[in-house]
Amino acid sequence: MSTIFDAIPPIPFVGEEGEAEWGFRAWQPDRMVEGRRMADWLRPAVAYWHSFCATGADPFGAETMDRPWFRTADPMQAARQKAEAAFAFMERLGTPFFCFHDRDIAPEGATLRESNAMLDAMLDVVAGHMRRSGIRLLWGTANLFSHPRYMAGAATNPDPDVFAHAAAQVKHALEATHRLGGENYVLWGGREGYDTLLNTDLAREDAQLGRFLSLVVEHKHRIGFRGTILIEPKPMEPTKHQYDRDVATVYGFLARHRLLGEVKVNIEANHATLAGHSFEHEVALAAALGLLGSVDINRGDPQNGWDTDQFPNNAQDLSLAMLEVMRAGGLGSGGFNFDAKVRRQSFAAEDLVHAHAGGLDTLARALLIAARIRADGRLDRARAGRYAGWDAPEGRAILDGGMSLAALSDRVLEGGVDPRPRSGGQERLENLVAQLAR
Ligand code: XLS
Ligand code: NI
Ligand code: NI
Repeated sequence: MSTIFDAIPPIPFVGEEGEAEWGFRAWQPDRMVEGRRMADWLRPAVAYWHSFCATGADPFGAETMDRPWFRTADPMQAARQKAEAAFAFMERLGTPFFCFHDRDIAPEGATLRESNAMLDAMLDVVAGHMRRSGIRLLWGTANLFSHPRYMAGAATNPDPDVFAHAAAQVKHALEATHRLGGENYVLWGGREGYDTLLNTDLAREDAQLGRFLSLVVEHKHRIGFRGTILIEPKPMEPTKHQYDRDVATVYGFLARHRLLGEVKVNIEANHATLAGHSFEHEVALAAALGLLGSVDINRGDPQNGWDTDQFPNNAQDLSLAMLEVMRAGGLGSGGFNFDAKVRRQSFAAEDLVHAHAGGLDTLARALLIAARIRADGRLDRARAGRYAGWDAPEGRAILDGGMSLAALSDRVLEGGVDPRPRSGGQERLENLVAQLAR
């Protein structure tokens, strides 16, 4: 079989000064950064749904993407054709990982039994491509939001039969991910939220969602899946209010349902900004709370209040999140999944390559900037310096619980404690980052 990506030449490394438009500027998978391969820091993945399933249709117009498998009448034949093209694309690009939803790689049948059978048949096909290409699965997930049965949520649906259906679907998707050697399993709360409080019982839906996640964790252990279970926070869209709003909310949810230590987060850049946070805030908080799992890398549009899922292109911006990832020692079993789509007018096969190549270069540049910031040391020293008092005996005694409110009062009144304000130095540090980002 031939694919639309066959005509696309391999992408050489041309460097930042390279003249040729067709080439990587910064992405060099084998380049060592702090003793680790660039590719091992970043573990970039292609999102099957955006790149091979999205049609370009929007609420105002028809499909635009030039993908021959959309024109193949037999759905299983189309799925095989799509898989062939997807792996040809990823091999051309040199991305080591991919991510998928169950319904991305195989069609949905009339019954779950039928859907499962088609998924199983496609797993054989995909496993073959993975073996041949060496491309690995970063994570799998179940689509619990497209079918109308899930319009009022999956686990949080008022109808327990929908909960059961979702559970059955996730069981199969988790086993499929396990079978393909997936390194994580993601749960994005597609429609776990509400459109109006007028018909919604928050207490019940929270209990249902907690129960659901506990069942997933239980099954993971039962089948011996060693990957990490990840929740992907998002504050809104498609529902007016999504329950997994942001990292802090997910932390509270996990604590409430005794799932800390079992589940981490998959942080999406555009979801962070939708929640009113910076992306680096969400990454830093997840690291601080021991929840940092993986990243969906993309960008939103500062003028638009929705999930535009554009490819990342601002390395300086991204370097701040990358710095947090490096401080945390990397993402472990996680990676950077391009949860991003080309615009509707970018319908050509080549546009998909430009999008990903630019994304890889942006990730690579951000990594190099973050490494430069760490090697320079001034930012870390400034930060550590601000807290130096907490490392001194007086500070440590407070945190160790060795001092009561009364003892602290005595220390201030009798010991003549008289703290003076010190500059936070923000502008100096901002200048430093800008300088190192050049
Ligand atoms: C949608 C989400 C979705 C998840 C996977 O906003 O980002 O694509 O990453 O279900
Ligand atoms: Ni995502
Ligand atoms: Ni998203």
